[in-house]
Amino acid sequence: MRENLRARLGPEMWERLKRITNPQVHEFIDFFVSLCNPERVFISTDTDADIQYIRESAVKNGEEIPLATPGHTAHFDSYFDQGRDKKNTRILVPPGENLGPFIETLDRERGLSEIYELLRDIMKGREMYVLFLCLGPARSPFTIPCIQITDSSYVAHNEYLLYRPGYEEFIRRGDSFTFFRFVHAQGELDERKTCKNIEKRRIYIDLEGETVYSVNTQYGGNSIGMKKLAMRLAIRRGDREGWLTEHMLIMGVRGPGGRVTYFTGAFPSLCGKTSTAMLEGETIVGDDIAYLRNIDGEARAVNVERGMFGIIQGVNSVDDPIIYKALCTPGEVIFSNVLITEDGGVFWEGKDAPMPERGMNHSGTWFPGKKDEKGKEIPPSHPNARFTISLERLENLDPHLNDPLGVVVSGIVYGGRDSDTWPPVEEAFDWVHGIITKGAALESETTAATLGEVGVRELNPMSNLDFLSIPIGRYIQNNLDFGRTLKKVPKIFSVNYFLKDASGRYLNEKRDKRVWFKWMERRVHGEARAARTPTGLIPLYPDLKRLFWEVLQKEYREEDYVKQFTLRVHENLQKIERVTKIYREKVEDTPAVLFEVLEEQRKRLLAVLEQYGPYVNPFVFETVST
Ligand code: OXD
Ligand code: MN
Repeated sequence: MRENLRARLGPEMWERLKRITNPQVHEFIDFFVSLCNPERVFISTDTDADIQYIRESAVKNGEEIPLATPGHTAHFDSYFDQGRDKKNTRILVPPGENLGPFIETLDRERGLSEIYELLRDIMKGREMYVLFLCLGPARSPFTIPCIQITDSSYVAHNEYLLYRPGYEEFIRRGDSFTFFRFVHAQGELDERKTCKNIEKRRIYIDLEGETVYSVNTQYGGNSIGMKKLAMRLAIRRGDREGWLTEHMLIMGVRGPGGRVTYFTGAFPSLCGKTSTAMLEGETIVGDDIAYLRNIDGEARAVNVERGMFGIIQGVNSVDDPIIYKALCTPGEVIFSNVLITEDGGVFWEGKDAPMPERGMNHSGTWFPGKKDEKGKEIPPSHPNARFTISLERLENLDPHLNDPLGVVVSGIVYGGRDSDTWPPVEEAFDWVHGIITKGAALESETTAATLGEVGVRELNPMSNLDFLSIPIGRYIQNNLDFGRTLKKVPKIFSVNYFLKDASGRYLNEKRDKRVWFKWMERRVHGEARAARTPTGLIPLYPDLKRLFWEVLQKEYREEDYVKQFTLRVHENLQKIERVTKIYREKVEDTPAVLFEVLEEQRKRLLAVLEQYGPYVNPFVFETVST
């Protein structure tokens, strides 16, 4: 085997690979070199020269188009490849394994033979890039070494912007260690260098081999192995080893006297996760994926990434000044599915710039009013258009990004796209109440981050449903257990940025979330009071009035407080009914405590309904100090 691989790599690349002594690495690469049959193999050693080679290849291959601003490039995915493909993303399972109705699965043997067939000779005439990377900071208990094989220099380029290099780590770890494996192939490309065989798009996750296959797709959420694909492998590993992989931002919130308190936050895609991580005046550790471990009784979290694959729609200089600056100044940025203007700039919806008259986008040449085959108007940029940047570009980057032990988590926040039920901010009574009523009961309206209809309200436990690789009940149980083993248990909160009044108007401004985080920070330190409602603990009006003034210099009116924090009893009862029904009817392994906690909440709501009616003024609730 080695002889064959050696011959395929040639002396220079073989020398590079040889320094890694783990025979499993050699076997893995050998297998896929033989199967995919590339013309050349590039073993990357993470040096500046190697990364530069990948950047240049992306432009030379036509996968990225250089723009006028130095360091900026733009990439297009096929018109039909603009989001995560949930239907064709399958967990491969052995006969008899059942992951429940929300997780798409496929028989392992069948899936592997299908994917091997699709991969056979798929890289003929192409270059294969082999990258060694790390999820998490180097030399940390959180670190997971990974190999990404891809024939897309765009994917390879993204991996280097988003993840930490790992070639030296692979050498350092010696002969025997496990690693995650990702194999991606674009398949046939059209003249615009986008995937042609979308109907054969497949993303198969083999838990047993800790390997993910992704074929006939380029969209980052389907193709960049370390991102959403690795989450499934990590959830499985964490399940075995007792730690959590969460779809969560990590941020530092500043409190009085210069203290910084760390929060994680779970929000479904396109529900304000990145803008929360980027809150003015606070610091960002990560905006998408956190691993959480119990280290000496403390909940510690790391960002397993070091870059951002962010949604660009709506990014503007007023709401997102720091990202906006990074996107509009020289430096490395990969734009995907935005509009390239005739002067080599970019435009996206919501940018503070006039709409161009023409340009090039994911549909080809674009002009205002252009329609697709179905008569649907094509916007200048796709709602799920993205940018990739290194977190190092951000002025608000937290100094602990690369800390091997991560940060201590004091608060966990859950939020979804909810127009009518939850108040803007609320604290759970305790860990179990929070995990159940805030995390496991999280609902959100679907968005453009996945293919399919948008605006449909769906249950999305911990905003992690799309990435689960273990049965939901077990995942919820793991979350419950995690809190039980901690000496210092984080507080759990919910936020709702999308609450509307009866006429459909948002009840809050975008910037109000800065106040909710300051209130939560004070709660963590026992420095703010709260009112006890049937669903949790809400802020008191005088505290918010003061914080609104301190943080935003905004006059916060009592009538606004009343509208925002009115308890919507029927809506909450309906939510409990919807959520309970799903867990009762569809999820076989729901922990019994979930039903108990929701039932207690239902009873509290019914008692309040009887006393005060369906809309309850927040001033009626009793004040508690801690
Ligand atoms: C993402 C997503 O790309 O959740 O972060 O879709
Ligand atoms: Mn995400």
